[in-house]
Amino acid sequence: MNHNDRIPLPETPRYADAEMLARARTFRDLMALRRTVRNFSDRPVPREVILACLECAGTAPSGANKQPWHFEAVADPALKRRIRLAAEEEERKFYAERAPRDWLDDLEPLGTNADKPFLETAPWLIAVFEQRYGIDVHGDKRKHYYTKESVGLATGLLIAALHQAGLATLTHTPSPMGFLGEILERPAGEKAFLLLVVGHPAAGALVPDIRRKDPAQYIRLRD
Ligand code: IYR
Repeated sequence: MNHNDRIPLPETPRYADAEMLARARTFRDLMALRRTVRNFSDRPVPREVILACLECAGTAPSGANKQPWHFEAVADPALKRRIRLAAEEEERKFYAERAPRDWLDDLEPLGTNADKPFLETAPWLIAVFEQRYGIDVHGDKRKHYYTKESVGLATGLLIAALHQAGLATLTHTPSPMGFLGEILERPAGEKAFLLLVVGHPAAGALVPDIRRKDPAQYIRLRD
């Protein structure tokens, strides 16, 4: 591709200011209803829904357009079991030895512990991988840029897409996550970024009584 090649910007919808405002607020209000869920139903979720949300994630901007992400969407019960057992092994060490007191204190309101039954109950686990470098057709390494930022952006779009589709998610970061690359047979250049648990909430699911910051605390408009 010649770097001077340019094509017209694809047509995207344009709105009058009033409709723009209404749309912005509607989407904000929808996203404000998102809560991280830890009690999942085993109700299945069609693979096509997961696929469409992952394709949405893949529209994220990325450093030098390298798109340095890979997603493994797992519904296979045997694989989910292996992931649960490996995650719980790391988490037991985290809660018993690795986590400093102040970290455990900060987690206390969330009520988390080393037991992760949702890794088997939820219909889908999406393991997100960061490609720290690429491999070209000759098998040679190719540089990637801002990989964490790029994969973080893609994951944000994924969480928004899943929520918009009516699904619940849990952003899970067992630490360390090396077991994910091993179980899912990912190449050396890929590093597990996080594990997203996806499904419907269990009937009567409870969430911690925690609040978001007042937007005035984190936004300043300087117009
Ligand atoms: N990875 C552990 C601990 C944990 C850490 C943070 I930071 C959280 O926001 C929640 C949990 C776990 O998943 O239990």
